[in-house]
Amino acid sequence: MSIIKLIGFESFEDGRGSLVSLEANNNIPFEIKRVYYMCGMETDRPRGFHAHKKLKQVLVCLSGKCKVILDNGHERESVWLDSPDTGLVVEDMIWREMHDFSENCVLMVLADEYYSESDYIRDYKDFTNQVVS
Ligand code: T46
Repeated sequence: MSIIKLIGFESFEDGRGSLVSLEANNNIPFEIKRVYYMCGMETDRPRGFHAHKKLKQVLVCLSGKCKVILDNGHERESVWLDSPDTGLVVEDMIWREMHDFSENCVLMVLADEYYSESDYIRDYKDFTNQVVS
């Protein structure tokens, strides 16, 4: 089974532009407790490089594009996020890296928990040691 799980969002398009609605426990598969977004990234300065012990997230690239690498400790896969109509589900205990940001990239993240630094695993070796084989 692929590590990359994408959700296609319905986009309501008319002459005025497009509108996408995100709803907890509907097209977002959890209760949303936190939303954050990042912008102003530089192409050659990747972000992420950590896993979460217990955190589910959906990443949506609202503008521009970036490449996301997901790693479950056994396999590594990558996907380009380049559409506000697509969400990438990132489950617990998945190492993530975001690379190759376009100049105008705005990456929004919906999360099922509040921010907690103690939930982060920032060392790849620690991560692979903690992965249940
Ligand atoms: C993730 C990927 C996709 C907060 O104070 N509150 C928050 O909710 C978050 C997410 C971060 N911060 C602070 C902590 C750091 O001082 O913002 C700073 C940058 O965070 P970080 O270096 O962890 O950012 P990324 O882009 O490497 O990772 C982020 C999320 O932290 C992470 O959970 O899955 O985006």
